[in-house]
Amino acid sequence: MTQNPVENNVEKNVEKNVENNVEKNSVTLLGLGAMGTALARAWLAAGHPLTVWNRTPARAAVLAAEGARVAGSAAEAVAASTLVVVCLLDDDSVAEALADADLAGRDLVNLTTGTPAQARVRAEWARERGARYLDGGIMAVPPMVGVPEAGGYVFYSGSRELFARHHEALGVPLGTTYVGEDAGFAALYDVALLSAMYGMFAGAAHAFALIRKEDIDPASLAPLLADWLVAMAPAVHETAGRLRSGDYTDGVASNLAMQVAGTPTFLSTAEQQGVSPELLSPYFALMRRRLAEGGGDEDLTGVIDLLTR
Ligand code: FVH
Repeated sequence: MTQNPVENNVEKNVEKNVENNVEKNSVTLLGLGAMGTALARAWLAAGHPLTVWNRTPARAAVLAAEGARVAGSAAEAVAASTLVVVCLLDDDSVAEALADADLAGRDLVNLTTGTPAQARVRAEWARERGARYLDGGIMAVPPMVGVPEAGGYVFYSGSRELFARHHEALGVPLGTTYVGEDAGFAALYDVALLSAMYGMFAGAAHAFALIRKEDIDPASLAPLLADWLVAMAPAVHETAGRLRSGDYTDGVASNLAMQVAGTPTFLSTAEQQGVSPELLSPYFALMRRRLAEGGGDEDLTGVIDLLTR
């Protein structure tokens, strides 16, 4: 394995790579899992001097061959650049990896998935150690990194100044969307979008289960399903409008009373096809509750009120 430990030298922090007369700031990256490795390759490809560290050193070897400097410890890596990006498994691994690092004067960008509360605590933890802090929620999978047309991006929240200062470097691997000074907001937006994604996957799982026993090729259902989900997706804008106005009946095309009346058809079809209703039933139960409370003229927005009580 090629190792190139960096010196604990402040001079290194301002090292820049001059390529096509454009100076590129150096970046330190802790964590070379699937996502970290993809991020590293994007920065290297863009000409950013990159120092990497990974708990298991073998994972860094291939990046050393591609031009990254490999630090012998997390503390050494942190000392190498002002911009320190962390992409580890979870919040505990961030605490463990950075335990012995001197964060004073560092701009810490944490792309590790966590809860809003963890992000807020981590921001305060960084501040107490003299670092500025930006939290990130990655809306992409590794193959989307460094591929702008794939549409991947990162939610950022926390220090606006840090975000502005490093906007160029942060925008190299994925798009950037800043969502506010509250360090917890990036995680909140991240988890909100991913939660909706799981709801979509749950619906798709039920749909595939319904056709499973029939002579229907799942590949023939897939494009119909994808098109239908895309056609329905803009309904979230109507939901947002109704939440803002507080009027859940305004412009409703398919009211709750009609939709609840249709639920036995879905449940009977599931039974006839030998499919468990366990993914659909909780949502139908909420719809019935809202109807019982007098929401028959609304759309489905009232379900949100039931969830947030
Ligand atoms: N991969 C994905 O599809 C998703 C996309 C959305 C964002 N997530 C989050 O990104 C974080 C990193 O994910 P990853 O895909 O890189 O994860 P792994 O490949 O499992 O790599 C994990 C790295 O974390 C290191 N690590 C784990 N525990 C510790 C520890 N206690 N101290 C120091 N480092 C630790 C691990 O090191 P090693 O096992 O190689 O020694 C890897 O570098 C994550 O939050 C996702 O939720 C990815």
